[in-house]
Amino acid sequence: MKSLKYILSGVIILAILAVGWWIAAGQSKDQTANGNQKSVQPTQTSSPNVKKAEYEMEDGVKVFHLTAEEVKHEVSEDVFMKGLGYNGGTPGPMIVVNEGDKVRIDVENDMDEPTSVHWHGLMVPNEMDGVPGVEPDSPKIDPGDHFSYEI
Ligand SMILES: [Cu+2]
Repeated sequence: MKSLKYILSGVIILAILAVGWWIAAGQSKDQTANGNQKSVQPTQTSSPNVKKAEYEMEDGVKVFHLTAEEVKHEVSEDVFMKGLGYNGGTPGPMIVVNEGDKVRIDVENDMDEPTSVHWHGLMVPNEMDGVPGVEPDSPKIDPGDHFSYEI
């Protein structure tokens, strides 16, 4: 049951990230006069109290790093609770990319339970999406292990 709690927490957190991603992708396109789509710079995407994830370019691929871990979350002024998050916070950082970008997200599991990432709302191959146990090809990231999601 504890594993289910962690997996569901991960799914919820990633759903928030995926929404930010989806919004950014939708804003990266514009219509030309003849109806064709052209790429434009995305509109500034932000969310209150959520940092944008940093990335590095490696051979034309945007590479992000996420560490799934226990975090101390301030739910109200001076009121803290333990939670699960990425890179020290919950929700994790917002991943912003443009449609057509090649993206790799290296996920490190620093928790005591297995985890995975479900890119809710994004059409990605099953072997690059969670939740393990629901989809046989979904990767499971054991404690201390990592997985690179390539999209
Ligand atoms: Cu989903």
